[in-house]
Amino acid sequence: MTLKLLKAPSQNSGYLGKDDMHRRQLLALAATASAQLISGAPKKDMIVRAARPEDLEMTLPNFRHAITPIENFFVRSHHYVPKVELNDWRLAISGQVTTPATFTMADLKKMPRVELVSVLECAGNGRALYEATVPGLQWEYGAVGNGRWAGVRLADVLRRCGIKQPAIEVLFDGADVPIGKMPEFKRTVPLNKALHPDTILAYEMNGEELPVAHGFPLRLIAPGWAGDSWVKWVTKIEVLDKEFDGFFMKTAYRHPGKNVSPGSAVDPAKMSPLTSLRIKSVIASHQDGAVVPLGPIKLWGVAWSGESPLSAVEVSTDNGRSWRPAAVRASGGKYGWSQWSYEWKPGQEAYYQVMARARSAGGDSQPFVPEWNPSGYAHNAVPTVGIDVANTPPASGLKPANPALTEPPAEFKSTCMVCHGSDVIEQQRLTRGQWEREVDKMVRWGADVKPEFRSQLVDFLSNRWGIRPRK
Ligand SMILES: Nc1nc2c(c(=O)[nH]1)N[C@H]1C(S)=C(S)[C@@H](COP(=O)(O)O)O[C@H]1N2
Ligand SMILES: [Mo]
Repeated sequence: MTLKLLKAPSQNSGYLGKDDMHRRQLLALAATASAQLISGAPKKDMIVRAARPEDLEMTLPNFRHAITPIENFFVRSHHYVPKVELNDWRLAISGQVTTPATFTMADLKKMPRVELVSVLECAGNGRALYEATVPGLQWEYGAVGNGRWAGVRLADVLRRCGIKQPAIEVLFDGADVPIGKMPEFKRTVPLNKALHPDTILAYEMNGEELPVAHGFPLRLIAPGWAGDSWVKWVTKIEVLDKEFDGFFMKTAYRHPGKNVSPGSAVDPAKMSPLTSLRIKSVIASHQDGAVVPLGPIKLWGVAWSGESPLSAVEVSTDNGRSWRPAAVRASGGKYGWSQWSYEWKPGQEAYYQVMARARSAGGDSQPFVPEWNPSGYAHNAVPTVGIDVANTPPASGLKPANPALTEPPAEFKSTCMVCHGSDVIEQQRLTRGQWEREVDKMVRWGADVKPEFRSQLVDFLSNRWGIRPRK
C-alpha cells in the first residue's frame, strides 16, 4: 500500500503524543485542498459530507457492486486519520484478564484467520431524510457498504489472556487523537457480542491490507451491528467489569427504543446504545425525479437485515397499493447485503412512485414512516423514488430558485401586498413551477405584475417560500 508515514511516537502503545497531535492537526489543516491526502487511499465518485475530518458518502450507482470496492466505500471519522507505523504498532489487552498481553501484527497473523462478508452502515445513514431535521452529517443513502473482512476472532485473542469472571463488556480504543477538546472515540461491546465467533479484529478488507481510512492496521468487525461499534485503528482493548461511561457510549449513539415526538429532546440516560442494524432496502437504479422514456425499466438496489437473515424484497410501482416480489441474489453470508432487481413494464406515460420493502426471516419489515429520534439514527423507512415515465420531459418545476435571493424586491409590496398580507404567502412551500402558476393566477385576478418583473418575483418567492421542511 502507498502510505506516507509520519514518524510514530517512540512508545510501543501506538498512541500519539501531544506534540504529534498538534503537528498532525497542523498538517491536516494545511491539506485543505486535498481530502485524499488525509485518508491516504484514493477514493472515487464520493459525496464529500465533510472534508476535514474526512466523511465521504457513496453515490447511488455504486450500490451496483456485490462487494463494495474500497475506492467507493464510505468513510466516517470523528477525528483526523492517524498514520500508524506497523513496526511500532502493538495491540494491548488489559483489564479483567488473568494475563494482560501485547500482540504484534505478526503474532495476530499466526492465529487462525477468519473471513466474512458484512454490511458496514453508519448509524446516521439516512439522517438527511428525517422530516424534523436533526443535527449531524446529512447522510442520504450511501453511508453504507458491503465489505469482505478478514482477521482473527476477538474471542481467540481474549481467551489467550484469560477472561476473568466479573467481565461484562469490552472496551476498544483507536490511535486517532481527538480534535480540540472533543472526547476520545472509545466504544464498548457487551461480552456476548465480543465473544461471538463472527466478531473479528480485521487486518484485511476485500482481500487487501486494511486501508488507512478504514482503520489500518486493525479494526473491529461487529457484523450486523451499526458502524459506531466498528472501532478503527485499534491499539488497546480492555475487558471491563462495569459499564464504560465515556461520551461515545453514554451520550452519543443512543436511541430511545420507542417513538418520540419529532423535534423533541430525550435525556441520553433514558436511551440505550445502538446495536443491531435494522432491516433496510435501497433503490439505487433511479434518482428521485428521474425522467425515463416509456418501455421496460429495470429497477434494482440492495437490501440487508442486521443479524436476522433477509427473506424477501418486494416492489410497488403504484404508491404502495400492490406489491410484487423482486428477484433477490445474496452476496455472501448472513451479514452481507443482497442485490435485488425487478423488471418493470409501466403501462403508460405517467408519474410513478416506486417503492421497495424488505422483510427478514424473523418477520420484521420496513416502516412506511421513518421512526424519528433525536440524533436521526437507524433510518430504514421504505424508500420511495418518483419516476416520470414520459417520452417528452415535463416542464421543469422542481429546481430551487437562486438561493442568494432572499430579500423581497421593491415591487413585492406594491404588487402583492395591495390586496392581501404576507401571511398567506409565508405558509406556502412551493416549487418554482408552482409559484409561476400562482403569480400568473394573481395577474389574471388583477395584480399589476410588469412582465419584466415576473421572473424576479418568482425567483424570490420560490427561494424564500420554496420547498423546505415544515415548521
Ligand atoms: N477509532 C475510530 N473508529 C471509528 C470511528 C472513529 O471516528 N474513530 N468512526 C466510527 C463510525 S461512526 C463508523 S460509521 C465507522 C465507519 O467506518 P469506515 O470509515 O471504515 O466506513 O467507523 C467507526 N469506527
Ligand atoms: Mo457512524
